[in-house]
Amino acid sequence: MCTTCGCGSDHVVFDGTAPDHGHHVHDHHHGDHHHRGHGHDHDDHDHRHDATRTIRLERDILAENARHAARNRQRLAGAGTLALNLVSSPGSGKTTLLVRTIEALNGAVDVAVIEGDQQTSADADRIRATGTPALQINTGKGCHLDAHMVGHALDRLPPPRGGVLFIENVGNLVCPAEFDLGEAARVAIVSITEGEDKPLKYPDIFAAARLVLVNKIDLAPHLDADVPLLIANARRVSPRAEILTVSARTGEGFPAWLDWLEARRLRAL
Ligand SMILES: Nc1nc2c(ncn2[C@@H]2O[C@H](COP(=O)(O)OP(=O)(O)O)[C@@H](O)[C@H]2O)c(=O)[nH]1
Ligand SMILES: [Mg+2]
Repeated sequence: MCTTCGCGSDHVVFDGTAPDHGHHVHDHHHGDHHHRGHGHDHDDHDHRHDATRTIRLERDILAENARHAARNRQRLAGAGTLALNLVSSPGSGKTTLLVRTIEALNGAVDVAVIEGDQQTSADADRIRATGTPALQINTGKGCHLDAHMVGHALDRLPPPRGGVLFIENVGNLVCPAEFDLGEAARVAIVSITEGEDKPLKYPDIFAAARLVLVNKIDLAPHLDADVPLLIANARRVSPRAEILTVSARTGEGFPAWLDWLEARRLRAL
């Protein structure tokens, strides 16, 4: 269960196209067989009891996630792999950015990709079309990846030694904010078509980001988007993050993004 929205990410499916695994694998997600109280026929005491139980359950879920995240982080550090957790709303351009980044790296760095979506293997297929290993996690009703799912994915898709593991989270500006996956850094992507106010409305997802990529900058001449205001709003909620403008369509701004990536990769060795 997601502690943010209470959704049931209770049935996770890996697409089974990673090396050595030819079949769909069903994995029963831990700790998800609880449900929030429905609130009917309850007096105040019952409500208080439910609230206490919900808070305890959320704490337990996050504590268990933190344990899995620590294990992932140790494993990734052992391989000298830079792992990045890419978060954004649906359609901001995460997969397009990854495909272009992989093409720009042109084999100079080993890359693997874990893709998170509720359904379909479309994004992993787009990554694999570049010749890069990718594993799709389908979260079903779940609205975010968690560290337990990523741990299982790492069993099937070994982290590239000295390379970069991109984890494309489920498109959602709320729920992924709470779940550490064991990554070295979170990268938040926001495109200029989404409205300048989004960092202010969804501050948590931006606050923990080390890098904010403002994407679709190529569309600026065609929109009345106020890009400096979008950047200022991102800066307000995430004062320590680097903020770069890019276009995953044209490659504008990519040299600075690739420099950031290389500096982080070297730090992870
Ligand atoms: N014009 C423009 N379109 C983009 C850019 N990045 C992504 N798109 C388009 O935005 C849509 C969603 O992109 P996608 O990569 O699937 O987003 P995701 O859901 O975050 O993975 C697609 O139609 C992309 O072609 C960009 O920089 N500029
Ligand atoms: Mg995508």
